[in-house]
Amino acid sequence: MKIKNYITPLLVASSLGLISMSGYAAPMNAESKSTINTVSVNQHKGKGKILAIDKKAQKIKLAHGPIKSLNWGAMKMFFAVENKDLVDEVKVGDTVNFSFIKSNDGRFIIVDMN
Ligand SMILES: [Cu+2]
Repeated sequence: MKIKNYITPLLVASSLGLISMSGYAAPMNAESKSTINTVSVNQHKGKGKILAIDKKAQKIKLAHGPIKSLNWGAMKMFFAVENKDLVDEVKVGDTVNFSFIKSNDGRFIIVDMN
């Protein structure tokens, strides 16, 4: 089985050659690679009225309308707020449009609000 030792390095060398050749031949590769690497986070949008603000915990309670992207009806619930400044910009009774994400550990976090 000594022949195998010669074949393997040859295959590796030729496949490496193929990879670098296709890299040069297709300049658009860089573009498609960056598309693949882009991390897409699902952002949801809603509208709601602020019922309570917990500045310390950086949370707000909203009475929000239906959120289609999550199949949610209207409800009252707490959201975490990503940025402390966002919490400071609102007060109880305000009606806000907000964008939020679902974190990996299942929390709903507002990333934008106005
Ligand atoms: Cu809800």
